[in-house]
Amino acid sequence: MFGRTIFYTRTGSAIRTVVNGVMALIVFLMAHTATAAQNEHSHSHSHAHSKEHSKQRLKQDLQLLNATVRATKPGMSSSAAYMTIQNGTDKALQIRSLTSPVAKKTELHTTEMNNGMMKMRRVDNLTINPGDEVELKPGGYHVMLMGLKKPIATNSKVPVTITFSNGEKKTVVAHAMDEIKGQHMAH
Ligand SMILES: [Cu+2]
Repeated sequence: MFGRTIFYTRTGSAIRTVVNGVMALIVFLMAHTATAAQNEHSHSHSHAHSKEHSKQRLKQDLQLLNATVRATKPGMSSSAAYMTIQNGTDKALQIRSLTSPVAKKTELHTTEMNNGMMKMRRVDNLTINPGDEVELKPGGYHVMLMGLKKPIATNSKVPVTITFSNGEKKTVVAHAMDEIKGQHMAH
């Protein structure tokens, strides 16, 4: 469809149209790559849409990204997982509940300074507005894995499932690491 726009233009605005066409093609390719990876059915749709629509298609999704979990050391009965939660839908979503097969209990926590002490607190129904993302990271929000059924070995994979207020359940596989970026903040 972009090629056709260029061929029809024989006026002084031809160059601009070509530039627009190239931009549209880049946006299209980005949208195409991103959506093809997660959403098979959007593949065919993106061909028919304008560049504005392609941009929107990129965001029409709820995604759990870049998940990591702290590998345990002997004697640790709990651990924390981190990730980015992107609400690409057009509705505000709340985190309702969390589960992981490695833990007896899984909760969303936040870390707060309280009288000079770092304290963790359970958070229920955290809201993520449409188009927003929440970063779970050391020193802030995290997935608390309590009552671990076995140690979490370095480089192992730990699934975490989050249920959202729209009923959607998303599972991400967190990569177990000894050191997590920003980890010093939690100490
Ligand atoms: Cu915690």
